[in-house]
Amino acid sequence: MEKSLVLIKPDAIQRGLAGEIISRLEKKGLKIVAVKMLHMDNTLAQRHYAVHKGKAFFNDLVNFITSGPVIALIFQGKNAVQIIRQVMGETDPAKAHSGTIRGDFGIDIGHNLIHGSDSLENASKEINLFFSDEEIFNYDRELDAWIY
Ligand code: IDP
Ligand code: MG
Repeated sequence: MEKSLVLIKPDAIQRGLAGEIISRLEKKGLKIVAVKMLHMDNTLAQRHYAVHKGKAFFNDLVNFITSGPVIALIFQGKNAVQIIRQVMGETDPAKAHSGTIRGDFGIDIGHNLIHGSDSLENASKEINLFFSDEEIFNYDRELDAWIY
């Protein structure tokens, strides 16, 4: 069973889309196992986006993600990493398909509403940046016995 980190970015909070985004992931069948609201500081933002350091958009990205509160969640489920990426849509909302979060609600690559881990390895690293073990819940749902 995979776990993946999701961030509801500051633009989604500003636009009142947090519930919609969480709802789409929940309805897909993924299980929320951790959630918190926080205002990321520069250090956390730099760590979270370390792979993009040196790119032209890095400073804008760090400034944006620290511009207001985010909601961080861990979703668990079969193929959670890949499925969340599908529900999110492509990085650039102009290219993301309708029916995806970014395709339906976004217009700008710098303000694309949601972060989701892009691999199991990065999911594990990102989860450790945002959550301690005690903040992650282990509970059963009846349907988990099926395929989840
Ligand atoms: P992802 O969020 O789909 O995984 P990444 O390539 O990991 O996309 O980039 C991280 C974030 O950096 C994106 O979500 C987006 O907000 C921002 N970003 C990526 N590429 C660009 C760009 O070319 N211009 C401005 N912002 C960008
Ligand atoms: Mg990424």
